[in-house]
Amino acid sequence: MWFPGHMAKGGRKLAELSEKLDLIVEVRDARAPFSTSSPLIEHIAGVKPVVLVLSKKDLSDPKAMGVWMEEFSRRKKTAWVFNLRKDSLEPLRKFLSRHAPPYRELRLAVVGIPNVGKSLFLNMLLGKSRAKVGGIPGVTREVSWYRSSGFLAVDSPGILDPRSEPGVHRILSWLGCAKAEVVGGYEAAALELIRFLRRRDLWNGVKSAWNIEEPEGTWEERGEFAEQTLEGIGRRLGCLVAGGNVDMELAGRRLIDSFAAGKLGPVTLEMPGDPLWTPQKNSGS
Ligand SMILES: Nc1nc2c(ncn2[C@@H]2O[C@H](COP(=O)(O)OP(=O)(O)O)[C@@H](O)[C@H]2O)c(=O)[nH]1
Ligand SMILES: [Mg+2]
Repeated sequence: MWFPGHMAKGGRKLAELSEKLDLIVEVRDARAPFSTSSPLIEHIAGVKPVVLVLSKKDLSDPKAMGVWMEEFSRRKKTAWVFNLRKDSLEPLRKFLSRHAPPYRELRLAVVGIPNVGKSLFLNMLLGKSRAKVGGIPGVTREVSWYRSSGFLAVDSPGILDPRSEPGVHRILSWLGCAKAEVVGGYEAAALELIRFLRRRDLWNGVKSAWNIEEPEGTWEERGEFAEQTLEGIGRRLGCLVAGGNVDMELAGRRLIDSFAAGKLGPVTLEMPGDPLWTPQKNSGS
């Protein structure tokens, strides 16, 4: 099969492997279905059917999810919203099994960028009866295959690189899909998250979920709003250094970790057609 020379190792591995597969399942985080996509999938999509699975539905805004599903249907993209309920599994298995040839089980690979929920999805799809198996003839790559009734599946053969658009890595750091170091550390990531949420009118939900105290004054008056807010969070959580000052890096880490795990309430960070967010100098904007 043809694949472009610039394709990263993970993508090449998937391209080679895809010849043996019936179906590719690409998992993306429902909170940012654009930013958590991998551009490498586009190279595969013409060759094998790709089913898009949106994970972390419970952490995303239900209305926004509806808009995204309409958008995927408009683009004729096969998309499925995955939730953690056991009774949702049978319809999903039936839906995927339609891609199996009549003479054998369905062979599929679950792919996506780190931490979107690939392994959890695969474990739930295959259920408790899954067993690790050696592989299939002609595939010598060291990937782990799992079998359960009707499915032979491989969990992320190779790491898929995320998109390179500006703004994407910031969103990925907030969702726990990229290390905060790539955007300048946890303090920087957390400050930008606070500003972003405020600008998008998503702040009030997060604020009340965590009982966050805001500094006095109107938004426009608060030049250092994000800094003061994070400092307040750090103080409350006891993220202190010698002398009683707030350890802003630690406070940032606690905010980001909680946000990524959905502990600050359901939030969707991007909508179809959004111009990707670009950082602004003025924190009060
Ligand atoms: N709340 C919630 N958490 C999820 C969901 N899917 C995955 N996770 C969590 O997200 C983290 C990463 O999931 P994992 O399957 O290991 O991601 P992978 O790196 O893509 O294989 C884990 O802590 C999972 O428990 C979901 O639908 N809802
Ligand atoms: Mg995994």
